[in-house]
Amino acid sequence: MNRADPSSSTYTTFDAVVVGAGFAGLYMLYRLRQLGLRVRAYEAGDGVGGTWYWNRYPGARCDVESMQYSYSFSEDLQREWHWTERYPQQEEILRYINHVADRFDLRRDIQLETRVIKAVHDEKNSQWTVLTDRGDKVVTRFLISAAGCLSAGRVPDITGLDSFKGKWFHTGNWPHEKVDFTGRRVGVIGTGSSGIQAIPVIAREAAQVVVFQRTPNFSIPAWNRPLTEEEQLAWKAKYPEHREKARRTRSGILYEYSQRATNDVNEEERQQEYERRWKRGGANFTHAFNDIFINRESNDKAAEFVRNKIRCTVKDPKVAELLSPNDHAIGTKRICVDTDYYETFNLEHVSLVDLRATPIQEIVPAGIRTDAATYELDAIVFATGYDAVTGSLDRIEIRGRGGKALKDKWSEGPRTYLGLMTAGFPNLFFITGPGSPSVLTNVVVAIEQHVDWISRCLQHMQAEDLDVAEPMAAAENEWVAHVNEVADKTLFPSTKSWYMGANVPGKPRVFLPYVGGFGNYTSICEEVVAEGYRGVRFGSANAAKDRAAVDEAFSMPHR
Ligand code: NA7
Repeated sequence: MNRADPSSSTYTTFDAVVVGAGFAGLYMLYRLRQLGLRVRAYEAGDGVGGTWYWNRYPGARCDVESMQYSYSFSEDLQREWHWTERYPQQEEILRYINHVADRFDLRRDIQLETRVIKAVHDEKNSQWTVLTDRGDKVVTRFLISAAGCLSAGRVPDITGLDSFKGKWFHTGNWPHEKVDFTGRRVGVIGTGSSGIQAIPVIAREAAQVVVFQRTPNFSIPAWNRPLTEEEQLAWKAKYPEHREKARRTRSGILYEYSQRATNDVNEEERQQEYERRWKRGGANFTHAFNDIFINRESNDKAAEFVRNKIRCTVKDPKVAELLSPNDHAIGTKRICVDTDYYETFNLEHVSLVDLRATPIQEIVPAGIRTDAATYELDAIVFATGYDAVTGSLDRIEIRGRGGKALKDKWSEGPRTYLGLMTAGFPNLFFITGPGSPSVLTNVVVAIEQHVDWISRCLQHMQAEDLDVAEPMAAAENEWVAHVNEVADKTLFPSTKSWYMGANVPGKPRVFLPYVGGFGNYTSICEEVVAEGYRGVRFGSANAAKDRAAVDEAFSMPHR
């Protein structure tokens, strides 16, 4: 890959720049090439894979089943790839992504170890000027963010971390070489999906594990196991049908979505249904009844079933109580899917510290000091999550019309049209952006739908000889109102979660994804296209130039 020459005063020109080379960036690249565009993707890692490149922590695994957590755009690809387990391990997903990059010859347009740091819209020429941390200066007509929803990791600001004599890690930026915890005393801060997956695996090696928990989470067993040849063949035989069905569901995943409400059945039947789903494993549990996400009492019944399971599993009743969530509705924080999480707390060398009762005061050279004690540790694992959905965009200085920063426009929460575009930033597209189903779905399905929509939009522009696309402010306002209205009908906003931006100090409390259902969302996107891209204003670069010239002549600021 030839890099642009940083010392050159001339800028390399592309038709499209893609930020990121994970699932989203790779498929976007593939589609843009089909349109005959000159494309460059920039990727911060020294390999492709995005989230799955960085998240190498012990036990890292997807909580969507293998046969579904994969691309559907190539029938040959989905038939030829062989998954080994019900839920795929990080290493296997990364191998798959690398296979895709090779199979479709995508690497030649990807520049690795390069982070986009700035992108400024030039209204006069209707193009974006993009700068990277490697000194590349490029201009491009289209700028497409495939930067990911869970890629900006957060290490909390705890006094004294610099003084710690041991090693510390963040689950989302794990070293590439194996970290050996054998015989070590390990502290894990955080009990979200990452912590819950990592803790049992770390406990297999470590001499001592201290789990620092602020909020307990609900977790459902994965019952992970090898996939049999017959299962795979049966699934593959019906792949197109399965995919089509999944795309019409609420989360882009083939779960058993119940049509019954919690009180449609008696207590005995209800418990049987919870039990049946518990035994099947995974997030399918939260769809046991159709009112779990909207009715607090119904939610409580499902939550109590899980709390009872925790009480039955964890031998020490005090520990069981601490591990039992009672401050939020089940499912309103991302439901966790685990292997032996609760069982791990029965091990002699694993202990739980309740940070609500005894908060962390500081990190000291020897370990972690809470209100109650100092825990001596050789390593600290931060499983403390991400600045989700908007964090990866915030890290880039993006300036649209009139030099306005995206960060400023979104200072009170992100505003988008369909989660795909934002007014004032022409030709900027987001894949799984805020205001789209994104993190509430099988994200690969959501990515494919967004990439296809963007590609179709660009194809339309090619056909009509248009080169500027920007959503209308009124359409954006309407979409933002709709996203909020739909969220307010559910229990989600009642919970302080990363869906709400509540895990990042100072981040506006806004429900970030679109909770109206993936199937419904896709229909809305299709309607928009059918109505000639309702809500999107198209133009030509020449018209933009003329407008800029007129503005300049009359010294008018660009709006
Ligand atoms: P999450 O789900 O955001 O979990 C982070 C955990 O870290 C959670 O238990 C937090 O407790 C805890 N946390 C965060 N900051 C602190 C501080 N300062 N002190 C103590 N504890 C803290 O991130 P994950 O990486 O587990 O999962 C992210 C997504 O990746 C997941 O949903 C899947 O989609 C994959 P809190 O709840 O804030 O009290």
